[in-house]
Amino acid sequence: MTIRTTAAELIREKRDGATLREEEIARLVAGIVDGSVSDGQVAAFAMAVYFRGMTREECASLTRAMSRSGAVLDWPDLGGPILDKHSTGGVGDKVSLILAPVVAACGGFVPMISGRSLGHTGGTLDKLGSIPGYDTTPDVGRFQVAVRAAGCAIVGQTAALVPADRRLYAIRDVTATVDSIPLITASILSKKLAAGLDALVMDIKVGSGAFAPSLETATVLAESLLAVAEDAGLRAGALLTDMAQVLGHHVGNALEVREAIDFLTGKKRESRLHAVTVALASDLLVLGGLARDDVEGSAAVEKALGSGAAAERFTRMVTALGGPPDLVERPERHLARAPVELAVVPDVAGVVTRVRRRRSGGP
Ligand code: IUR
Repeated sequence: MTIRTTAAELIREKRDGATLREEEIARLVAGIVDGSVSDGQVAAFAMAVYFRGMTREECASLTRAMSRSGAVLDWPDLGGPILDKHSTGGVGDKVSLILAPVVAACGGFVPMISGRSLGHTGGTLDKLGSIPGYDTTPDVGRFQVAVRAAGCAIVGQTAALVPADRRLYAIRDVTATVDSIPLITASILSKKLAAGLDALVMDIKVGSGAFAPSLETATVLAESLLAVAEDAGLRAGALLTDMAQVLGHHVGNALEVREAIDFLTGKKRESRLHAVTVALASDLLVLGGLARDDVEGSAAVEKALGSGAAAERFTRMVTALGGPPDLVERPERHLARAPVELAVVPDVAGVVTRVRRRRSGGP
């Protein structure tokens, strides 16, 4: 068996439809990180994958190699499972701000590494940036202290984690190769593996406000993510949720933080936002071994919300990362107000569909 060695050879093989082996993909990823593979070669590789696709094994190899390309976090002696949620992005999606403290209140630990807005969709990090003093880019030490103290911390990508994805993503962004299912799969899952998770639930948005407008595309992406997560040894689940309309009542960074606080304190809970949050949090509790089934998971989530325990975890998280300790009691004192606000009246039907893993097929 010959091992193809140079980047040019590997790109040619992929271009011509061959399947790359684990060690070949690992070598390419090492070259992406140390700079020995040029921008032009990374772009050509991404385009070859865009047109040729990857087998499930190739995608799992790429995911593993990328996840080990920088620091890999570990969480010794926390006393609970390390859990996270990923969303493919939507409009008005403030689920992370609610779900992380809910799961923390239920005994999980949530080191959530979030992104900035992508295209027309909002980013959790931009929302948190509206909280005065909140450190969205702490070093790994402060991040770990916050997770220990609050049970959850939502922060931005650090320079130390998954440098291969940072370079590959930047090149995909300018070479029309973002929307490749295996590249999206490896990009998302490599970052989750590097965060040292025990289990992950994914919210795959479907509809006119999502990157996957059709049910078919969203299902293919969900199945790819679940298959490769399984191969990479990460327990994972996926829900398809409606993004044909705004989630909740508000869109806009400070307004969404305000809505998340009102939700946590019970002041106002829009029913679609409630349905999506409870379904994702409950699935995550089951995946993490903190609930036996969906009934027990949903009950634990409702209890964390109703008792104020989730709101208290949110306060601990904000405080641990430098935000105001009285944000939940007095949000109007700290959050900017939009000069113009428009009411959104969502339709409440059919918001969540569970994805069942099929056993066969590539990513
Ligand atoms: N989010 C990621 O982390 N990676 C991707 O490729 C996309 C969204 I698209």
